Order: sequence, then structure tokens, then C-alpha cells
Amino acid sequence: MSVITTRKDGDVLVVTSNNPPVNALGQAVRAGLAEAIQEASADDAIKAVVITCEGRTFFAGADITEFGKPPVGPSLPEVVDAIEASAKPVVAAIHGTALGGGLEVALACHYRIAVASAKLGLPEVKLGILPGAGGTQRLPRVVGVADALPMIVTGNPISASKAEGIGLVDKLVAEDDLAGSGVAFARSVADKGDHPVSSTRTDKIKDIPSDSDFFDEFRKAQMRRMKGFEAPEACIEAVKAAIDLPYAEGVKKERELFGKLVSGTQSKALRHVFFAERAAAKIDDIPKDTPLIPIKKVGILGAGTMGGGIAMNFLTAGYAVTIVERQQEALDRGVAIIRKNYERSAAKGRFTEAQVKGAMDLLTPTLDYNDLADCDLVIEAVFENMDVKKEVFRTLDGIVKQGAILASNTSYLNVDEMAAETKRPGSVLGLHFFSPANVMRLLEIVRAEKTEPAVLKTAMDLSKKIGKVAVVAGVCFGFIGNRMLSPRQRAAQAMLLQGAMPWDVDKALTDFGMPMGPFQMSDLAGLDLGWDKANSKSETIRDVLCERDRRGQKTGKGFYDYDENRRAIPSDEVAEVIKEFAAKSGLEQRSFSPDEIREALLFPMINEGAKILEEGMAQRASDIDTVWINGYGWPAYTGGPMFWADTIGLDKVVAGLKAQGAEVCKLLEDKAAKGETFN
Ligand code: T1G
Ligand code: NAD
Repeated sequence: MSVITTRKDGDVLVVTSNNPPVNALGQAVRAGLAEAIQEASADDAIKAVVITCEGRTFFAGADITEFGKPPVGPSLPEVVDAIEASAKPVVAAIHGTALGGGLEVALACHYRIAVASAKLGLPEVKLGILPGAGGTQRLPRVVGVADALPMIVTGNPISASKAEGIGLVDKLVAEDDLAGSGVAFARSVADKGDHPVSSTRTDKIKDIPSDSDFFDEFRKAQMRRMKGFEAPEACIEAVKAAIDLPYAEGVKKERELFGKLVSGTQSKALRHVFFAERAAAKIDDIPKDTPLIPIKKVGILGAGTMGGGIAMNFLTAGYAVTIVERQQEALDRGVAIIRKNYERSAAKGRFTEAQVKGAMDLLTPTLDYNDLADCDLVIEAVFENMDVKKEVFRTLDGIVKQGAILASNTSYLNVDEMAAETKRPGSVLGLHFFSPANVMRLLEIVRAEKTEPAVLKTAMDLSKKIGKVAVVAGVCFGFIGNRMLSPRQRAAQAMLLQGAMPWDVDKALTDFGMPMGPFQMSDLAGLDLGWDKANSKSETIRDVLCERDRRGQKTGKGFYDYDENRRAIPSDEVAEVIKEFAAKSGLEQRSFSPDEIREALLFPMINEGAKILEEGMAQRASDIDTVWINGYGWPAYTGGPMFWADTIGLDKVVAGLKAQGAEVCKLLEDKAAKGETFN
């Protein structure tokens, strides 16, 4: 069965794509579209054409799995040019997500209709490229530069109603019988002499001259998002070409920029990240027909830093949430923070007042554990203390209905031990959210020894419903993310005794693209986490800093001093403390290049990642990349720690680790010796 079929509806040719799961514009789809346009042009009885798709969405773009392979014609630019050149008007009938090459096909059509729930966008920049089938040249001509530039540079889709508002969509139609609406629309324009041709339109393209401050203002506004990425600037250059050059030359410029980006390391890394996130959702040894456990009511234990954020994920997704605390004061504080966070987000336009009210109405605060009895899932976020956790699981086991899932948000502790405190270890797992839990996309699903397949699958399914990227981790100290964080923090501390300063170390990592370095991170989390004031004897740099009330951002000073805007400023006092300890250490003092600092901190992480793989604590290397990109801000344009290691060469990592005197993980050593990669 061809992925493209055609049928005549009177004098209109309906061209339908059926290429699940997302009608990607693979070779067969492209060839089928080209043939359909020829069929229409060859048939005098045909007055107009409608292009539509079966399944959940209109074309969601080029087939990303074809990238890097030898190209097979017709190319997408050839197909879109053929569509635009059709003498018979072509109407795109859009539902789901018209993305990338899919929107470029629609832009080449003379008219676009869409259902109200549709989304339209050019997300190529998120794959480290730019629209390569005329999108950077046609979109500004159709909607103007002011609306086209953000769509192309951010890659974020817009709603069908916004698209209609800016002239990208000609008509919004009912959700049912989209093809029928397409035929009716096509028939209504068939006899018009002239049809709009995107590539030749001039009515909108001159709204902003290419030398206008608009571009600098735009860059400033997008600075944080664009930092380190190559593609956004290329997108701006392509849009400027659309303003200054005739279409044919603008498209040539677009192809040139596309060619450079698509073969670059960043795009390879970002394509890896795209598929890595999707692979992470797959749990290899769980049968596809494993049933899901229905989840309607969720319980949260502890309304502190994490409990509140975790609750918001479920409230926002429409689940009833019961939150339990030990004391009224802590409960009131936790609920007030939830409400404040919602109001702050609403002020930024992320929620309407009605949505905030709807979410808060779903929340039931209580001091009574028994109110958790009919929950389908209970997540504990109480103190990180095993005795407290065990007590909690014993209590929950006695109260919560059979069949419910009991989960721990522990950062490091052994979930098997918690499960052993219950008579239902099969219903226990870890759900490790990251702070702030209502913002960070990552969720580590910790699979305990006895966790049942249905419990695991339900957790994975739920993570999507609350907008998280979930990764399955085994039970080990710190699971995937925190386990790899420890050797990095240790290496950072060790460098201070050899002559490096916290701000040197942090700068090497922020220049690499990390949101912050190890010492900025410590100051954020608090240097006194786990510090014992009563027994502190100035034995470590941290002891001395805490004793001097330099406990981090919360006391306005830690490794850094902080000004009123929380800007980190290197501290002479801290430099003195470090020099004293370094001198006492007897270690050779020296300066370090940024590359040396990066190797010293990141290679031990990769070594730990290899151990995690070797022990089966992660299903695949790309899961580790997904954890670090979504939980710790590792720069996505490098693909994550394991992909980055592949990029620089595992032999180089092994040599670096040996030079550091580290014990190299066997899996890593073997792969390096065989010239293999992790991914
Ligand atoms: N190519 C190949 N496979 C794709 C694909 C694509 N474009 N999009 C999705 N898939 C696979 C995905 O890997 C998964 O596979 C399954 O489809 C379901 O996806 C010239 C060059 C459309 C919003 O960047 O954003 O056009 O894991 O789990 O959550 O200018 O997929 O089941 O085996 O994500 O409902 C531009 C990418 C391409 C859009 C649906 N297009 N896709 O989300 O499902 S570059 C994109 C998405 C381009 C031209 C250039 C999302 C989605 P599997 P899913 P979803
Ligand atoms: P927190 O101290 O801010 O909050 C813990 C809350 O639990 C307190 O409000 C306390 O009153 C309440 N509590 C304690 N015992 C209780 C009990 N028996 N019944 C009901 N409530 C009880 O701590 P947090 O930072 O939210 O951490 C909670 C858990 O989440 C810990 O296991 C921690 O390791 C984990 N975690 C923390 C972070 C983070 O960045 N803070 C990130 C991920 C995971």
C-alpha cells in the first residue's frame, strides 16, 4: 500500500498521506507527492488539489532518520517547488502538528486550512539546523519578518488561531471531516484567476529592513536561549537573506547554511538528543500489553521544597492531590508556596486565573495520613533520612488501599530497603524529581528489585502526562544523575588543593555550556547540607566556610560573595582560606587551563557513567545523556556526557583518566580499545 493515495472528489484531487506514526516526509512520501501533483496537472478534469494526512498529524517534518544517509530523490525542495508551481490551486488541510518540512509543504501550497487544535511550526533549530526547503524564505513573505523570525529562531510552534491571525492559515475549519472541508474550500477558489504564490509575495516582506535594530533587540531577548548554539544565528542570517535577496538567491543561501549545519557536530548531537528522549520512554523487558494501573488521586507526603513542586505537576495535569504534613505551620507554608508559584506563573501568562483556581481546587491539605487511604499513588518527599523513610513506608503500607503505588522521592537512599518495610514491595519504586520539581523536566524512575512491570509502565506513562522526560534507573547510591555528580564534585574540591580557585573551575564549566559550575551549585544548594555545626573542627574548606557563616546564597556568601541581585563575586576571604588548606596539603600548586579543568571534572563523570551501564543501572547510554541534559543543564548541543565522550574519542577519555591516576571502568577501556562508542 503506497503511503500516498489519491482520489477524485468531483473536480478536486484529494491527496492523502498515511505514513505512521507522524507522516514524516520520507522518500516514499516525497515521491508520492510529486507524482500526485503530476497526476493533477495531467488531468484536465481536475480543477484543484487538496493535500491531507491520515493518523494523528499532518506532516511532522522531514524524516530525521534519513539524515546522514545518501540522499534519494526527489528532494523536499523539488517537491515543494513542484507543489507551488502547480497551475491548479493546492490546498493544505492541516491537523495535529504541521512542523518543519511539513509546514514548508503547506507554505508551498496556495492555501492552508486548519482545525483549531492544530499547531504549526519550524522546529529545525532544535535539531541544530534550519528549515531547508524554503521555509526561511517563504514564511517571512507570507507572515512578515516580525512573526516569522521568532518562529524560525526559537522553533516553537504556534496555534492555528494565531496562524490565522497572522495570515499563515486562510481558514479555521471544524475538527471533523477535514478532507471534506478541504474539498469545499478548494472548489471555492478553483475558478479564481490568480492564486497566492508564497515565494513571489512582496506585500509583507518589507515590514522590517535587514539592518533594523529589530534583529539586535531580538538577539538580546533570546540571548540565554541562543547561548552556545550555532543554528539560531544562521536562522537570522537566512531571514535577512529573505529580506535582501530575490527568492532564488535567498533559497541558495538557505541551502548553503543548511548544508553546513546538518553535517556539523551540534546537529548530530541534537538529533541524538531527539531520539534519546524518545528511546528513554521504552522499558526494554516489559511486554507491550502490560496493563496500566488507573491513577486518579495522588497523595504527597511532605510539603517542603520538593513536595510542593511535585504536587503542582499533578494539579496542573488535572489530578486530585492530597498533601500531608506533620504540623499545621509546615502545611500552611507549603500550600502558600504552591499558590504563590501559580500566581507568579499566571502573572507571566503561563496560566489563566481560572486554571490557577482549578488547580488549587484539586488540592486537599491535611495532617491526617488516613486521608491517603484511597489514593492510587502516594509519593513521599519527607526528610532524606532512612529511618524516617522506613517509618513512613510502614505507615503507608498499613493505610493505603491495595493496588496503589507507593513511591519515594529520595535523592540517594536505597529504595529496596524502603520496599522491604512493606508487604507490597512489588508496588514500590522511586520517583526522583529534580528541584524545582514543577519546572525541571527530568524524572528518574527508580526500578526496585521487586517493582512489578505494571507499576513501572504506569509510572512511565504518568511521567508523560505530567510533562516529564522520564528515565529508568536501578537502585544504587544517587541513581544515575547524582551518582555521576559526586565524582565531579570530588574532583572539583581536589583541584582547590592544587592551586585552582572556585571561580576558575566554575568558569571552565560555564564556558562549556553548563548553567553553573560545581561551586555555584554548592552555594545554591547550601554548603551546610549535612554539615554538623556542633562537631565542626575546621577540618575542611567547607567546615571553615560554614563556621564563618558562609553557607551559600542563603547567607549571602559561600564560595562566592553575592550582591543584592544574587550575582556571584569571587571572594578574597575564600581565596585565603583555600590557599591555607592548599599549602597544608603539601600538594604541588599550579595553574590549570580550562581544558585541563574540564577533563579533570568531566572524565570521572563519564567513567562513572560507564560503570552505571556496566552494572545495568541504566538501560542505555543515551538515557544517561537524557538525564544530564534534562536534570543538570548539560549543554544539549554536545549531546550529553556519553555522546560527548564518543565525539572526543573514548581513547582520549581513557588516556585522560589514566593520567589522573583514576581506575578506568572495564567497559570504557574495552570500548576504547575496540574503537567503539557508547551510543
Ligand atoms: N522523522 C522521523 N521520525 C520521527 C519524526 C521525524 N520528523 N518525528 C517523530 N518521529 C518518530 C519518533 O522518533 C517516535 O518514534 C514517533 O515518531 C513518535 O514521536 C527540510 C530538514 C511530531 C510533535 O523536528 O516534534 O523538517 O520512538 O514520541 O510526543 O526543513 O515527534 O515511536 O520509534 O515524539 O506525539 C522537523 C519532530 C524535522 C518534529 C509528535 N520536524 N517531531 O510528538 O510523539 S527537520 C521536527 C516532534 C525538517 C526540513 C527539515 C514530535 C511530534 P518511536 P513522539 P509525540
Ligand atoms: P524539606 O526539608 O524541604 O521538606 C521535607 C518536608 O517533609 C518538611 O516540610 C517536613 O515537615 C516534612 N516531613 C518530615 N517528616 C514527615 C512525616 N513523617 N510526615 C509528613 N511530613 C513530614 O526537604 P526537601 O528538599 O523537599 O526533600 C524532600 C525529599 O526530596 C528528600 O528525600 C530529598 O532528598 C529529596 N530531594 C530533594 C531535592 C532538593 O533539591 N531539595 C531534589 C530531589 C529530591
